Amino acid sequence: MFKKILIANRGEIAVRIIAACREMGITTIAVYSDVDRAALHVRKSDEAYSIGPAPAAESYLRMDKILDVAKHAGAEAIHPGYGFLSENAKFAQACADAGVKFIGPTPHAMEMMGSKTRARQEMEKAGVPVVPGTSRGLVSPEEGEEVAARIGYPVMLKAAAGGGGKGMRLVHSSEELRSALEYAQSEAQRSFGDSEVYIEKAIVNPRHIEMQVLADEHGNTVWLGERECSIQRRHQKVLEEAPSPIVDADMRRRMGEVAVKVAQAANYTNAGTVEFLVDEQKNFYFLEMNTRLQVEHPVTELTTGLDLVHLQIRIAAGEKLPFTQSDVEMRGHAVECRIYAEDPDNNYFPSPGKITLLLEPSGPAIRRDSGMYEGWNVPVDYDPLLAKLIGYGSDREQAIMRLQRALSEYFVAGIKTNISLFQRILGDADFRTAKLDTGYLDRLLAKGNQDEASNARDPQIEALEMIAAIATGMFAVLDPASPGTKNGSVIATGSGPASVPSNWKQKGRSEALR
Ligand code: MV4
Repeated sequence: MFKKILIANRGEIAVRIIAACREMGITTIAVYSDVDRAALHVRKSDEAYSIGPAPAAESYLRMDKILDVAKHAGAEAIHPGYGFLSENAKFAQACADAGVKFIGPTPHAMEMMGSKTRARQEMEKAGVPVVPGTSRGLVSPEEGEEVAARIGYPVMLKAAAGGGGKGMRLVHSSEELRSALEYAQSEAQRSFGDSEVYIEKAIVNPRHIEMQVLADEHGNTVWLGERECSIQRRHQKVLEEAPSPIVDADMRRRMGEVAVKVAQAANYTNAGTVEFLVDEQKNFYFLEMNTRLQVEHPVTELTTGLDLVHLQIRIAAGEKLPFTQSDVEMRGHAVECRIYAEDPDNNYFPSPGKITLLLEPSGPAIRRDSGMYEGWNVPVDYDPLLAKLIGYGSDREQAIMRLQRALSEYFVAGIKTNISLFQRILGDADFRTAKLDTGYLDRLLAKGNQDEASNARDPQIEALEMIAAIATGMFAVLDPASPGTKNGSVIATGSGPASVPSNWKQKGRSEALR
C-alpha cells in the first residue's frame, strides 16, 4: 500500500480524500493556490505546498508544478478528485512517465471516453444501446438532413469533444438544421478547438440516470447501483439520489450489466460512471462515461456500505476487488443536496465572501462532506460548491424527512447559499411523487417566480419585521426573563410575560448566554 498520496484538488473533495487516507494510515500532501492558503484541505493534510496564483490555469491545472511537488515530497500516488486534471489523459500519462501512480483509469480509457464519437463507435461495436444517430462527425448539412429524416425530428447536434451540454443544439425541423449545424460547429471549435459535430435523435423529457462501476487491474468489474441525477440547472446537478425511484430490480440489473460491458469495452480500471438517458418508456441509452470519482458518490456509498475512495486507492495499489458482484447489496435510500455559495434572490449568482457564522447539522443518518469553516473566506475563483448534505433512510420518505430536519438546522451567515432551494424541492409534490426529468428544476423555479410575483410584499414592512425580530432576540439574550423568552430560550413572538416554571434552569441558561 502507498505510504504517501498527493491530492491534486481543493474543497470538500480534497477533504474527503484526506479522510480516507487518514483511515488507511496514508500520509497526505495537499497543494494550494494563493487564495487557498487557509483552506480546510490545507489545514487537514499532513503536508501542504503552494502551487501558484488563484486562477486554476496557474495552479490546480499546472501538471508540471503538481508533479514537482509529488517528486519533492515523495508522493507515490496522486488522487485527482473531480474537475481540474481528473479527466485529463495527458496528466495521467505524465504521472505514469514520472513514476507516480495516477488514482484513476489509464490514459487510453480516458482518451476513448473523451471523444464522444469514438466512445459511440466502440459502444456500438460492443453491443451497448446508444441513441439512434451517427457515430462520426457530419461532413455536410446534406448528410445531417439525410440522417435526421431517417431517425426523425427533433434531433440533437452535439460536439464530439463536448459533454456537459456545450456545443449542443436541439433542432426541430429540416429548415433549422443548416444554421444550427454551422452554429454548433463554430461553438465546438471555439470551446474545444475541434469542430466535429454529430447527430442524435433527441430524447424528449429524458431522465439522467447513471451507474457506478468499479474495476480492478485483474479483470474484475462490478456495478454498484444507479443514481438519479435529473434535478439540475444549466447542466449543473443540484440534488441526486440513490436508488432512482423509477428503476426496479430488473432494470437495475440490465443497466448494471450494460455499464460493466461499457467498462470492459474500454479496458476500464478504477472507479467510473456510465451515464444513461432514459426516455418516457424507460428505455435507456448510453450517453457518456465519466472517468473519475463523482461529486455525488456519497449516495452510492450510503446505499452499498462501501467506501469508494478506499477502493480507488486499493485498486490503484494493485489489489484485487475484495468482493464480487453477488456480494454487493443495496439497502435503503440516500438523497444528496449540493450546497453552493450562490444567491437564490439573484438568479443563483455566485456569492463569495467571509463565513461569519456557521451552524452545521449532524445526527442520525446525516452525512456532511464540507470544505468550509467559520471564518473562512470563500474565494470567487473556483466552483462555488461548499458542501454536500446527504440524508439516508430505510426508504425515500425517511431519507427526505431527515434531510429536511438537517437543512432546517443549517445556518451559514456572511454569504448567500442555496439551502432554501432544497426545502422547496423536498416539499414539492412532483418531487415527492418522483415526477422527475431534466426539465424539473426549471419548471419548479418558474413556478416559484410566479408565486413571488403574486405575493409581492412591501420591502419596508419586511425590513421593520426583521428589525423587530432582531430586537426580540437581543432582549432575550440580555434578559432571559424578557417577553421575548420562554424558559430562557428565544421564542418567536414577544407577547405577554414569560412564565417562570423553573428558576435554576433559567439561571443556568442566563449564565451560558454571557
Ligand atoms: C441529449 C438530450 C436529449 N436527447 N441527447 C446534455 C448534457 C450532455 N452530456 C447530454 N445532454 C443531453 N443529451 C439526446 N439525444 C438531452 C440532454 C440534456 C441533459 C442530459 C442530462 C442531464 C441534463 C440535461 C439537460 C438538458 C439536456
